[in-house]
Amino acid sequence: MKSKMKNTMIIAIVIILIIGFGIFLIKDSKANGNGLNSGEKVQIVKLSVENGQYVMNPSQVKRGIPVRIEADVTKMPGCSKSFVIPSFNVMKVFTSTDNTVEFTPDKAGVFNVMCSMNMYKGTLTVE
Ligand SMILES: [Cu+2]
Repeated sequence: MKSKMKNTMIIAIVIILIIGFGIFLIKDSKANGNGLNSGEKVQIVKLSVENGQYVMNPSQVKRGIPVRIEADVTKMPGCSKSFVIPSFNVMKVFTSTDNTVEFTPDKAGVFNVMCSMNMYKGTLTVE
């Protein structure tokens, strides 16, 4: 009889843990959402090309906060629309109807950005 009570208690504790973990996961998935509804901060960086180089405005962002790159494809000739940030696994071909890409920089430093053929270049600083 005693062991039955013990089992019941263990099951109760496991259920509480599962519920607690579930709430944690729900919270976490909201935190990782696109932030459009939650009012979470997103750093917007305008991207264009000038004199054959990528221009990021601003060219410096904060670590750990999502970045949304908004490309002005009217100022991006040819293959410069094929945009890569190797350090953050960003690869995106911008079009006039799909001109944004989001990522969260998880390390600080000065990072190269380039087109997929490494012709157009630029840098993004993460502080
Ligand atoms: Cu290129």
